[in-house]
Amino acid sequence: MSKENIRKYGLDLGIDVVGFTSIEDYRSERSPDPRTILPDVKSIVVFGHRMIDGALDSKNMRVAMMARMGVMDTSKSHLYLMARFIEDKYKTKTAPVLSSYPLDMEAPAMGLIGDVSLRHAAVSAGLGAFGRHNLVIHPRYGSRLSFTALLTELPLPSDPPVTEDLCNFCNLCVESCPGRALDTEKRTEDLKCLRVSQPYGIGGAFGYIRRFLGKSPEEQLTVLKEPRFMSLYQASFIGFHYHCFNCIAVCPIDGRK
Ligand code: B12
Ligand code: SF4
Ligand code: SF4
Repeated sequence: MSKENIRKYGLDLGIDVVGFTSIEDYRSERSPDPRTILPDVKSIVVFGHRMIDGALDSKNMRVAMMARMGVMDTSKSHLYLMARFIEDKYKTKTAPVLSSYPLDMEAPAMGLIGDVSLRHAAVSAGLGAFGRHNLVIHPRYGSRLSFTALLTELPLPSDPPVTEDLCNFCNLCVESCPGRALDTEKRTEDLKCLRVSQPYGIGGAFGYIRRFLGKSPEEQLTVLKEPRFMSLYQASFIGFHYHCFNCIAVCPIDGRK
């Protein structure tokens, strides 16, 4: 059976969890129609890689980010190998979705709506359920999974959904969010999260450039020597450089313990 062959190939590569959703079961109101990506799409295979516990729990956000980069690089290689395996074995086409890309940076999406919603795909593929923090909680790995996916033309049925509430509504995620981005149920306030979690993201870069532009050449030299410029420079090659993982780190749900 193709589902089990695909799952086995993925697990043998080292992917932690593999789930399947038929395209009819994938529902994400705000995301684009997946047929605009792969016209004959019939299913989505969703992959989860666990994050590194020591890094996630570290107070050093550079270490936490380093572990995220490891997950992103590993899941990217695995996604390429999975795509090649499925295309060769089943003589079909696939379209890969990385952890934070494809992501339209222009209006109206403005970098806040992925071309495929990996959380909604993961839920439809039986890999977990939404928690109070608006992240997907997996029965074994809790909130500590990073997702990627492959759209495929194979008519694969969905895996059974997780029906129980995995979140215990302890509110720790809400209380420990430094941006107060989770105060409203079922909604992450994007800009409040971004301000704290990506201080050297696009908002930080805008502010810095605006301050720089109004200055004399001598003052510009002083602005260039600010430590903030060095962090912006570093973030420019790291990509989305996160400085907050609290909502994942504090969540007590962990089926491994
Ligand atoms: C853009 C984006 C962001 C933006 C906007 C987030 C947002 N509002 O969706 C910002 C920068 C703020 C962000 C922050 C974070 N992100 Co982000 N992000 C994405 C990205 C690229 C696209 C998300 C998207 O399309 N959203 C728009 C639409 C689809 O969302 P929506 O329909 O409006 O749904 C929202 C609510 O309605 C609610 N919701 C929807 N249905 C339901 C149902 C129930 C029952 C409930 C309770 C809630 C709920 O959840 C959403 C939150 O606003 C995805 C990767 C991807 N391609 O999916 C990663 C992704 C969602 N991010 C992720 C993570 C881990 C984070 C951060 C922890 C940052 C970090 N340090 O890593 C924070 C957590 C914020 C939080 N608690 O919600 C993970 C989540 C993994 C997981 N286990 O769930 C993803 C899947 C990346 C990945 N590859 O694993 N992110
Ligand atoms: S990543 Fe940080 S700022 Fe963003 S929602 Fe989670 S706890 Fe709040
Ligand atoms: S920290 Fe508590 S309230 Fe938040 S998602 Fe986890 S179990 Fe649910």
